[in-house]
Amino acid sequence: MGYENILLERDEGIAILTFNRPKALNALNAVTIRELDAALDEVAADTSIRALVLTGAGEKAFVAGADITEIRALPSPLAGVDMCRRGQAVFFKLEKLDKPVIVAINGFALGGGCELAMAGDIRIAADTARLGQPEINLGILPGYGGTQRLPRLVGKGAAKLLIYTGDMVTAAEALRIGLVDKVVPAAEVLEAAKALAKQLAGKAPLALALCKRSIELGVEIDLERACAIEAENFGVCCATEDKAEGTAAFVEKRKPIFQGR
Ligand code: CO8
Repeated sequence: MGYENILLERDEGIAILTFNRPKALNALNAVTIRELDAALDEVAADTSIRALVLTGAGEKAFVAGADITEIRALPSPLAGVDMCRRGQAVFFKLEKLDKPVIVAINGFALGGGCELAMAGDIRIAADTARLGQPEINLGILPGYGGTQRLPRLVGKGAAKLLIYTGDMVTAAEALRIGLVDKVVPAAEVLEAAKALAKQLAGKAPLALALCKRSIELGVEIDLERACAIEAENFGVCCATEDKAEGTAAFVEKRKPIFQGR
């Protein structure tokens, strides 16, 4: 299907979703949020897509936040709540996608853009990227999960420093605090994300989905129940053809070919 503010391309078992509104530094307006929602359904339903890359159009920004003109025009507090909820629901859909999501942070990842990146699985940043939660400077707070995902990712102190000051950090500092997982030269960021996505596309898709579910569910609950979930998911894997293929390939000293069954 065609979109106005995003591009969705397929390439050798992976999909690349580009936020494409460069005149507003790819800021997330209502249309973009709706299109992201639809694109995630498209990616989820397409079994030929085994990993997803997110990136931003142009060299300047990944996503510079929610669209401030829309926030400015909010008519009431409840409309603000609704706007948050709509975005949060889509970000949960992204976080729960049963396929790995690699975020290529090619420039500014601010506010809703940083929150979007945090809902992905692995973040690779250009060395020129700048990240932050500048909402405080607009008299608001992060509303797309930032007050929750950021402290879970980097710890309370580092999260409070970013959220209270609204200051941006460099890619190197983001790596140091654990906000991103890798930093590469700007010219290589998309290729690095695609290469990782293609590597993951060759893994057993059901096992990968169950790794993701185990981690996402498990980190929110106590260790014993979390390990019980891990054991159940391990059992599910034992019923797959991919498990038979992976273990057989090891014994036969050949490369496994996983079918996602
Ligand atoms: N929304 C709308 N337009 C934007 C945004 C944005 N977030 N960011 C940039 N733009 C527009 C600018 O207005 C400008 O448009 P125009 O050319 O028509 O004037 C164009 O993009 C280029 O931007 P600049 O000229 O400002 O470029 P600079 O290189 O001078 O600065 C910055 C780049 C530093 C990134 C600057 O654009 C900036 O500070 N942007 C805003 C960053 C920000 O505050 N982001 C947080 C937004 S709030 C948010 O994300 C809340 C999330 C939760 C929402 C919950 C629902 C209510």
